Amino acid sequence: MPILAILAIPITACVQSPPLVEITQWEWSIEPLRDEVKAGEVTFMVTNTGNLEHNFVVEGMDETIELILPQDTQSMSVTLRPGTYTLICDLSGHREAGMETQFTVNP
Ligand SMILES: [Cu+2]
Repeated sequence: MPILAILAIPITACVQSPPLVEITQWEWSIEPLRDEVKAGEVTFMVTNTGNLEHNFVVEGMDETIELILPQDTQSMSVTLRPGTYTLICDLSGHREAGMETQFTVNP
């Protein structure tokens, strides 16, 4: 006798979460896992693997992550228009030491 299975078909909500850009920073570098993304809302997830405190700034945007302790991860979401952005740590001297990178937002 066949076993009657009730097939529960999951109804997945079609909620699209914003693309995630994982970034690692340390002394003295800032390295995104991907360096381009489609325009719109973007979530930056920044992990500090270094030994000093850092922060995270998308140049030209108001939102920032003000403090990322060593071995900590912080994230923020911003809405980006197409263009080329510079991601930096703007603590004194850090950008000059190498903590900056280019990031492209495509239409
Ligand atoms: Cu820094």
